[in-house]
Amino acid sequence: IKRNAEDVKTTKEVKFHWFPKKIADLDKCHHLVTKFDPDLDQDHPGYTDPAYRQRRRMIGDIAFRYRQREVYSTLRDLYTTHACIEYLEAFRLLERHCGYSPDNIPQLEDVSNFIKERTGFILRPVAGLLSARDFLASLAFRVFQCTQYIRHASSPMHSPEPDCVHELLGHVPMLADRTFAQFSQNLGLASLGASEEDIEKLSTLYWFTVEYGLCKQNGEVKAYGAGLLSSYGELVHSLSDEPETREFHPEAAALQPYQDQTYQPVYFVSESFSDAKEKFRGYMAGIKRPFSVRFDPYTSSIEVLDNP
Ligand code: HBI
Ligand code: FE
Repeated sequence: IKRNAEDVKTTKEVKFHWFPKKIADLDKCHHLVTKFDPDLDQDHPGYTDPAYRQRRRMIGDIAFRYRQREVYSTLRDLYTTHACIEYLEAFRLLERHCGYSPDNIPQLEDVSNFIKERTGFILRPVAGLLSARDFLASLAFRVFQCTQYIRHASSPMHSPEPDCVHELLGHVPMLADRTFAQFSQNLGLASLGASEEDIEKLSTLYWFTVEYGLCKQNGEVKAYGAGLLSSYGELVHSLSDEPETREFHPEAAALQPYQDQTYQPVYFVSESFSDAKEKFRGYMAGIKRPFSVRFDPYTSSIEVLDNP
């Protein structure tokens, strides 16, 4: 049994004081002695110098907010056993060539250049959560809108909205896979000019695939959804025997109620990305629009064709 030093008691009931055991534990060694604090100590040479004190406080605040990239290291340990092979391959390359590491957040442009070479997807900065219609429309152009801010430091393992951890660790590696990239673009193309009702269905499909999808690999179930790969708790939950898993059928997934407050009670498992892509093609054929669309890669624009 693993125990924290806080819990360790000998038979003589001697308690040991907590001490750090890995380098990231030093984040908890942050208790200051305030004896010589220029804000509190009247004998400090800077006590009467407000400009000095303000500057000093600013530098101190930066030091106080410094954290080891706890989220990165914790998630990384889980990927080997929980992430699909396509994810793992891209993640390795991102570490080798793109500055992915526990103490670096790479520049969006560098990451964008990397996936552009592999699948043509590019990343573009966005200020926050977009409407489903606008978000899906960008996928039609192989553009993925990425937030760049990071979650609040008081809650490192959870964020209610997308942040750069979710984008870089959740979405980016999968966007480097050709079949997955095509599937994502197809979702986007299907959304263009769609009714509100169909946008809702496509959002739900997106939710159960791109965000929370599972897939089969060598007789095992692995995660490929970005919401899973960027959340330690839900990644473990999704591959445990707690939730219900169902075979992926777009017709069912598009109508499955979902909630974004706790872990999903139901996940859909695809046979492979090719299979998911094919099934989605079949599903799309059943959705009627008075026109059809085609993406022209030479001009990066959408051609609208009237249905005969
Ligand atoms: N907006 N910025 C941003 N990032 C997302 O991942 C995102 C979004 N808006 C909607 C959305 N995802 C999905 O939940 C679907 O509604 C398409
Ligand atoms: Fe997302």
